[in-house]
Amino acid sequence: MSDSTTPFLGGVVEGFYGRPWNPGQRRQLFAWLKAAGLNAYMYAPKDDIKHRALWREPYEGPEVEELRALIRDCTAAGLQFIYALSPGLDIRFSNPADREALKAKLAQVHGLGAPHFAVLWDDIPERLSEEDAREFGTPAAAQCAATNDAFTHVRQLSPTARVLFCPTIYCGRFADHKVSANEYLRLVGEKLAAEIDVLWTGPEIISETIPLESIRELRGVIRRRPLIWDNLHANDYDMRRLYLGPYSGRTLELRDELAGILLNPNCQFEANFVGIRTLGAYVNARHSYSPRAAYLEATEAWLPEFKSRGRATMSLADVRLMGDLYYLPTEQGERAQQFLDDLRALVRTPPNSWGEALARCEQTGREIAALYEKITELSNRDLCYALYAHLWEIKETVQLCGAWLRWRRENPATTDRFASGEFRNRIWRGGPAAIIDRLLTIDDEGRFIPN
Ligand code: GDL
Repeated sequence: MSDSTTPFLGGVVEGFYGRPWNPGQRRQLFAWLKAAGLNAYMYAPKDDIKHRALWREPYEGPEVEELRALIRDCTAAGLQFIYALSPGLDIRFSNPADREALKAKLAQVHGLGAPHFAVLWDDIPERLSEEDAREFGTPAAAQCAATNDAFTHVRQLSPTARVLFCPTIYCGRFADHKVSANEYLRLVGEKLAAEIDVLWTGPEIISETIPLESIRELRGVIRRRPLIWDNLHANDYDMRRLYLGPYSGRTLELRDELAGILLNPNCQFEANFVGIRTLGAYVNARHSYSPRAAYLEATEAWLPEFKSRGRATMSLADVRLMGDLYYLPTEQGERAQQFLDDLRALVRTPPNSWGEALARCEQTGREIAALYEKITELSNRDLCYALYAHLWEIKETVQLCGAWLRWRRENPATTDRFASGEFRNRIWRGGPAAIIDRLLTIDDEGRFIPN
């Protein structure tokens, strides 16, 4: 899976937009990583203001102690700590002061104990300034020069340091799915020091699958095994989503083509147990890996976190129903899929042909309403709050379906439309974003329809 000098990195990148995790959550993360047989944590929260927007500024005061303690605890847990910096929003490559600032920042964090580093060039302006263009020609050349420079500096401080690089073209889509023909990636392959790892999210930013061939092709261009920055469980791009499903859509053969996998998961830290545990199962699998089997195992291991302070207690079936409802970006869990299939049939056919689907839907609806109640009574309040908004939304939506079904059953011949005081016009699914959603709805094939 890896050569002898550079171990396969498996773990988590805290690399999402929004509120970074807190020290307590990160400590819990280290325990989960360890228990899952994983070995790495990359610190890259987009909105740690000193990671990206104010990347030049050194950490100060309490920040210093917090970061030092974090690195210490991560390392003490036997995990590789990687500190990442994102200077790309406004760096001037041709300005010696900026090149110094980059090295000085990494040196500061090295001084706090960080053994490994990353320089990230994702989600930044595509063009160079005029002076930079004059000096370097292309963004790839400028980024490689700055990163190589940082690499040399870091290796002087610590000969065993590993350095990672996130390209601006970090997925197949950004190369118009023509990776072999991409000039930026070719230059990275040519100019970036051979010891530096290159991050990649797969064919897409959020890749449902990562085909082996796509990685073989990339490997040829960047001249090294890529390290996957995996956004499968990331939910920062849509606050209504949450991913409790298993690591999936990557064959075991793929591992041999990679330098590692770092999962960038849900913003809600507590919601990441299954994603992390199943990534561990995948990374450590010997002969086979089944996402669903890994999911069943992980939900069982997660169950003890769901102790209740109240009378209503979560069962394993409850945890799995919840996980099935918030599974993966384009895949529903078994029970959610059944529920949606049934509901679709009920909505599209007259009440006299509803048959068993109605009873099944009503039963699942009751279980979903109960799920919400049970979550509110959890002893682990952080877990409760991480899940809260999502379970609230689904139980309300299911309640709306129930009201509609009752109305439809009682009015089988009507051509009227259902309206409800409870789900009121302009309040239920109101606000600019929801109104725009209705103006421009998306169909099952992903095409937008103006309304
Ligand atoms: C991205 C960002 C990441 C974000 C993710 C999901 C990379 C390399 N960068 O493009 O910070 O969390 O999408 O929205 O993935």
